[in-house]
Amino acid sequence: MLVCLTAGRIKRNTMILSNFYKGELFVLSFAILLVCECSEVPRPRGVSISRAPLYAPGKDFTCFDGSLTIPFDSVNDDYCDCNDGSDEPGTSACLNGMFHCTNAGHKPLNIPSSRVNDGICDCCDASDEYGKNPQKCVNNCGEMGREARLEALRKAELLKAGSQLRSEIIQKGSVMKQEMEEKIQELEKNKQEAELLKEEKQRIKDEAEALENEALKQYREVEEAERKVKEGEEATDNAEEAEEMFNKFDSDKNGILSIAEIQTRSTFDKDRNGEVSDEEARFFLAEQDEIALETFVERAWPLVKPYLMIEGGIFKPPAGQEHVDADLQEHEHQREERDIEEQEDGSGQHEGFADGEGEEDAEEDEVPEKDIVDEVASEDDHPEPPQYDNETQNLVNTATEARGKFAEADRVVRDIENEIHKIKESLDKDYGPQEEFATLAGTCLEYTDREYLYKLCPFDRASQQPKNGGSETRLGNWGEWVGEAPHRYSAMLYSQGTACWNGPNRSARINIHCGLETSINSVSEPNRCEYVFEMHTPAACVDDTSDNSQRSAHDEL
Ligand code: MAN
Repeated sequence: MLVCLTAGRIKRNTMILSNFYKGELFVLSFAILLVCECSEVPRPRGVSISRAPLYAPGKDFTCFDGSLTIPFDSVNDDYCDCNDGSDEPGTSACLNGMFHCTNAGHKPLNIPSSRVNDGICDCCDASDEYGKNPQKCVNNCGEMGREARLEALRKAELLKAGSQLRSEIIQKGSVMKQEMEEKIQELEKNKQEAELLKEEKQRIKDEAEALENEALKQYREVEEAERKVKEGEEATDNAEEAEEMFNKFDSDKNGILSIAEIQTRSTFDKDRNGEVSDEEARFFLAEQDEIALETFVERAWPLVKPYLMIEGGIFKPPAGQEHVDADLQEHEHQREERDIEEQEDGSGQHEGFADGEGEEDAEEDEVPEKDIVDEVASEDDHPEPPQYDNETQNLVNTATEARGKFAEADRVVRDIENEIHKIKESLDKDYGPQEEFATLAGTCLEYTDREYLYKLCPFDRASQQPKNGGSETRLGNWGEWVGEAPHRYSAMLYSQGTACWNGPNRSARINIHCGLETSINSVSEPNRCEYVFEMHTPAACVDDTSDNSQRSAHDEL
């Protein structure tokens, strides 16, 4: 043991001396310094028992990769000869070497040999730090081993109890799945019956509607005829109104409406700047310089009428002119403003009417405005429902009832289809190799920290809600299993949550551990909008011997 602890230091001295006494020192360094009696099998420092035969004292050493054979005294001489670092297992001379700690009493460990004598205690038996400051590291393998064994015992007990629960939930999961499959079969049967009923209701509805149509035919013909008459009357009224206006605007009564005549009417001052420009006048003459009555009725009246209606206080475009010129809206807006001004100054006069001409305008406008208001008010927006004879009414009622019953039958079919779809979707999810996570579907778990209430509904979604009120934020929707191989079922990913401000969509990773109860034990946000849930559940209590959780962090590297 003494040899072992001091070997490194003496070996360095040996290297210096060896420059002077190479020949004699060879035997000494071979016998004392390079071979460490750290356990019952003599082997160079940093070599595991299983590899000891590869380092045979007295024989030349061949690098593991076969690239070089060197005298045995070059092993652990603090000079890297082999490309694979195999000649320096006990020094940090090779960057890629491996140092083996025996760690008697605990678990053996391999560390990169670059960590030898780096001032950090990697091996619990302190064998990696034999250099300048060996007392810094103490052999605490006994204590660590005891703790590890206790921990292993605790884990084994937890696993035992957890595995029992796991078997029960596997059982429940498979019953659940079976029930779901049975439910699908039952629903498929119901669906067939519902479809038959729907077909029947469809047939009854079609028949009732055929009779209804037949009976309503004569009413429709009458209605159509009435509608045509009404349209004709409206067209005549419209033409008459247009002619009346034409005559009013045609102040020289020559049967032609000119730009000058239009310009005398402030109604046509589209931009309300106090005068009707040539351009504005031409607009109301359908882009002509002058027009006769016929053209006015056909082309100009649809443009003129809305402005008169606005002046009248009610806008409703004439039939066939649903498109409202943007100017009209502006015009209306200005009219409203003007009304307000008038109310404020109490004059009730239009701006610019003081010269008398405006007064005339106002007076003249009164007539058509009133007509328009009357016309608009008299329009029948809610016509009375038609009155049918008893027989027809009965047929209409029967058809209406048949339509209702068909709609109901159709809804029943669609509801069943939706239910089937939902169950199938649920059945298609991956609940683990033995369906051990199936019982978690349809449940929700909660965890509260200082700020938020977190919710995880396995196989559905994860969310977050501020404790002091505020809406729920989706952290993600069920995505996939993402545990590292071979423990794929040790972590879940919920992705495509609510977008993070100036960042990615939120997502949540759920690390799953064995526990006797299913619960969330912590939630953190290691990166903005990326959440990590630690969840315990008996479903994860699987006795997996390949799980080497005792490995040190260094070793993982
Ligand atoms: C909310 C929460 C936090 C998150 C920020 C990001 O406050 O969802 O978890 O970090 O938004 O802006």
